[in-house]
Amino acid sequence: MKIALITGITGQDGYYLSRFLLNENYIVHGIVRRSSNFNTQRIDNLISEYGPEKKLILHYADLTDSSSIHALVSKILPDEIYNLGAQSHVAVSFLNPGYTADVSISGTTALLESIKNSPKKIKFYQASSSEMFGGKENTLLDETSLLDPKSPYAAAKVFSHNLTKIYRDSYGIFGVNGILFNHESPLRGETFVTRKISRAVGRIKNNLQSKLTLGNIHAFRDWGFAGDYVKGMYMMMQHETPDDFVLSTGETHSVKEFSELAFAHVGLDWKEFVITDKRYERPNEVHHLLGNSEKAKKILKWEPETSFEKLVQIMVEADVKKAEQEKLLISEGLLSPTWEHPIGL
Ligand code: NAP
Ligand code: G4F
Repeated sequence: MKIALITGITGQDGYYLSRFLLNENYIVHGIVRRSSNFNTQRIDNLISEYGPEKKLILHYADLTDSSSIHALVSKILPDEIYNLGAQSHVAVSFLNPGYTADVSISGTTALLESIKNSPKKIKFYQASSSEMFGGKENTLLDETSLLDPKSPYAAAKVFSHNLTKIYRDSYGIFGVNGILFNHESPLRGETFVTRKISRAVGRIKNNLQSKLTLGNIHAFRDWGFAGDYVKGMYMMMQHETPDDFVLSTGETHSVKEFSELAFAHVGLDWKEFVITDKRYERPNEVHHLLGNSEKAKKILKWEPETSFEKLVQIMVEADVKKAEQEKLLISEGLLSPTWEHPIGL
């Protein structure tokens, strides 16, 4: 059985990737950072199913603490490491630039150093991002496009991306960069725009919220489904040579279009509910992202399987169900009503 170590296992992609690898008969180890509340909600169902057989094993560690990373890698000696851990919110990275950089930069460095010093040949996946391109209108971005980061988050990702290449070229480490365009799901964090919209649609439909406040609704993103993208991560790691690959859908849509479609799915007109406020705008915006994943299609035979319309439908339907449950709990006095997130984003 192959052994994988996943950083960021408690995040959106962490769930989908763990589920995929466990289905492929891997033993999956995951890093969980200490939090004052339980932070494993996304993977709790996997823990119940695979935990007792020791196929899914969790460890406390933190990407900002290199000693914890070195100790874990040398103890587990995995075949593959997937580095998904990050402070992954672009707007937050302008508010917490030092921490954002620390998680990405120290974390990737500690992992690559552990691999370099390990007696075992360990493959490494780095979660690179389309944010690194900075965005360009009417341009299909691929592995050869210029990196022009526009946020502390993207700058930190560029460092990790380059370091992965440097360790590959200098030490012959099997290190791959997956340059992934935005990918979403019902498990997306609630402060990313797609989930903020689908959640609001569910809550507005259930009279738990009256308005949705957004920032720049004219931004365009190449949005795919997270479940499709983790398969691409795995395929990159199974390819005979390490390389960098873009994963994207090749379609771009605006935040406004996403909102229109999401509200229409439950028979509502988005214009009656969406308002905009400058407080949700960023000091520097990536206006337009559109990817070209021909290389992944040709070499890995990877292609996205979920359309934009289907993605919106999956997310809205999941959040309508969630809001119905929330409403029930509120009516029974078991949950306090909340409106939009108190600190926004
Ligand atoms: P996510 O849901 O925000 O998950 C991030 C994960 O990193 C969480 O498990 C989080 O733990 C963990 N983490 C944060 N700080 C940490 C620290 N100091 N030490 C250890 N773990 C830490 O992100 P995602 O959407 O799954 O994305 C996965 C990766 O792909 C990220 O690196 C992201 O930057 C990158 N990426 C994402 C997209 C996308 O569209 N989703 C596109 C391109 C690249 P908690 O659960 O405790 O917060
Ligand atoms: O959903 P977002 O916050 O995602 P963003 O900034 O594109 O970053 C995500 O994708 C990257 C890949 O390209 C990842 F690397 C990164 O980790 C993350 O997963 O914002 C999308 C767009 C932006 O242009 C933003 O300005 O939506 C716009 N937007 C408009 N109103 C909003 C809002 N974004 C958020 N979060 N909240 C709003 O109210």
